[in-house]
Amino acid sequence: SIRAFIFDLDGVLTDTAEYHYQAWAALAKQLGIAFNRQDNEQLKGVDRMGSLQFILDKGGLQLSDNQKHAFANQKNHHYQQLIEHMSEADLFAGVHDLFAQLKQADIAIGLASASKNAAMVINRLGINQAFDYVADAAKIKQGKPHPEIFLTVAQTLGVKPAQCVGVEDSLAGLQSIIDAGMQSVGIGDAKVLQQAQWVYPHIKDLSLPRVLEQANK
Ligand code: B16
Ligand code: MG
Repeated sequence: SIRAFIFDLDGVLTDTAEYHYQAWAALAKQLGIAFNRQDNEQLKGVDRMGSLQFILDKGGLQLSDNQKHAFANQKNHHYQQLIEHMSEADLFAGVHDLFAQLKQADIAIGLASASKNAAMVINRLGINQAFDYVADAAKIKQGKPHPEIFLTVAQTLGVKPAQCVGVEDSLAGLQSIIDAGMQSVGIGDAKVLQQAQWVYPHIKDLSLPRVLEQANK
């Protein structure tokens, strides 16, 4: 039976993607590289240095490691200024209710966010106490689509991957869940997230009874 639900943060529980976009767009402009919302879609679930590399490649710009770290830091400071204004109002509808149902069913709740700012974001959203374990993105060696982050959360919770449901909005993240050997819920467009066992347009549409009923035993 299912013993844990492991959630992605950005795009699943809240919309920080817009703030990541604004901060990356400002940097791209400074570097003279064209970067729009469509480009930003490809950065979902991708870690900070990977995202910067995507933008540099797009502009055909080659920088030293020192320069890359300086620009990544600059983007991060800008991003942190933007998320400072987040509050409980930014939590997606349906999350409190879903967490309450999971607790009622004695199912553990984990967080597998690639963001090094995840602790600050869940604090702002007022849900930091809801998690049984929150992955530390700084300690994860291989980012999504590698399964390391989801496997680390399951292991820390003491639950086998097959007894976990992973919830993701990004393709990279969905791949990590599948390669971790977990059951998968996609949040977003069913045409894009075809590989997920269940897809819901929004977290508030997720039916826990249905997932638990249909999960592979
Ligand atoms: P940071 P998630 C990811 O969060 C974002 O989707 C991605 O756009 C971002 O680049 C990444 O975190 C790293 O974030 O720069 O704050 O460490 O979707 O895995 O919750
Ligand atoms: Mg995400």
